[in-house]
Amino acid sequence: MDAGRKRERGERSLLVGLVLPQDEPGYEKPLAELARLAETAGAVVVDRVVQKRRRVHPATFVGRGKAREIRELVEAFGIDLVIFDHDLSPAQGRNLEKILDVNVIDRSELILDIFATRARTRQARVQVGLAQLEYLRPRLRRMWTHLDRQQAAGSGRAVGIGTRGPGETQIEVDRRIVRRRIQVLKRELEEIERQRNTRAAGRRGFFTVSLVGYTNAGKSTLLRCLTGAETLIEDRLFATLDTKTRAWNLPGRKRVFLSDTVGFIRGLPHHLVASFHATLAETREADLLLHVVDASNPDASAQMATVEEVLREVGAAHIPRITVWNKVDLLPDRMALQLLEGPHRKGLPLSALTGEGVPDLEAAVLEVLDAAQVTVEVLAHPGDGRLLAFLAEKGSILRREYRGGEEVRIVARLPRRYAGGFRRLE
Ligand SMILES: Nc1nc2c(ncn2[C@@H]2O[C@H](COP(=O)(O)OP(=O)(O)OP(=O)(O)O)[C@@H](O)[C@H]2O)c(=O)[nH]1
Ligand SMILES: [Mg+2]
Repeated sequence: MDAGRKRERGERSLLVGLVLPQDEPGYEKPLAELARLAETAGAVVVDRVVQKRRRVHPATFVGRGKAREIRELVEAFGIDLVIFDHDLSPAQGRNLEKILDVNVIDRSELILDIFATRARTRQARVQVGLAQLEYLRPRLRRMWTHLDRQQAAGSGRAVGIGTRGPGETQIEVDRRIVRRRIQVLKRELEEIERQRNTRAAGRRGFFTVSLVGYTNAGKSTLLRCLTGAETLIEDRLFATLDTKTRAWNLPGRKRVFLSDTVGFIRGLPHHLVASFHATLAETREADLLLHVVDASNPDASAQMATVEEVLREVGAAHIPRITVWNKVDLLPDRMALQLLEGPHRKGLPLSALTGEGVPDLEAAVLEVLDAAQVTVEVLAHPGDGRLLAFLAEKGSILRREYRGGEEVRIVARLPRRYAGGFRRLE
């Protein structure tokens, strides 16, 4: 079957892209990213085809003539898999498989495949599994025509996912199985979110910062650089699929929490964004986002626009944000940064690899942290250990004045949300 099947390693693939009028300016190197995705999934890219069209062909996505041309390439080069850079409707996928007579997948399915192969934790697996089934649901018929053909060809690779009951067609059985499986996974995700909420409750009241950015921008490297966390760093797409949170000690003994999470990409499947709700919770609930940009990437500008779009989609667009121009060690000079910066977009040059720029980032975060806190005056009994501990833990104590044996006057900075019961000094 198509969705949900791990790609076999070394599949000989042909990439197909369509350049539509609205894509042209930003589409300098068509298919470069798709090739990287295909290689991440273990496929071998044999050839690429790009067609310029005014609009998508409703039945075959590319024009019919182009489809025939692709078929010739498939035969000539012994292609196993044709990958389209855009999303195909279920009908387009079906029609193309009929014409090309090999596996056809689209960008969403390729990304889902990569996530499925790389998911390590239970949470990531459940989330990817759910997204795959949602993707598969409207395509069940295509999957079966595909299996029928495989069986007819005697490949013996086909594996049915259900047994047919009396009076039921296979497609009805499949729909029922998929529906039930989706329910089971959704229930499991609810349980996972409950557990996460319990863990997150322990951090409530602390200032939390979340790293966001395009995949491979250097988020995990920055987490390691700032907190010393041991974490997976790789020069490949989607190295990180989970959220990791670590304490980050800022100068002046200020402690915040820093989270690293899954990276974004153009055309991230909507099902995937929806089912990664639990993984993206830290991002949604953060007090501050650090948008990590790979400033050395020629597509940095388009990548930033994608990240901003995904942030809107996951409901994190309103959170204050600091842009980090990462990988400046790779830039011959800082001129390139001027092109990335705009009137509403200032960024901090940084290298997560060399540590250059980290003090400026710390200062910028401290400034936001400070603005999110208020100064309060507290009159307490010197023996009230719980109150003193609360103030020290949630904020920072600036001054203590002992006024005779029975009273101590404390001036402290506290997050706004805890300051309600105390007298404000500003
Ligand atoms: N030269 C240079 N390379 C960097 C820098 N930061 C990260 N890298 C490299 O960029 C690649 C990706 O880094 P990661 O930290 O895994 O990127 P990520 O944003 O976490 O990527 P995903 O988890 O895949 O979304 C690795 O090869 C890093 O060594 C930097 O400041 N300079
Ligand atoms: Mg990472």
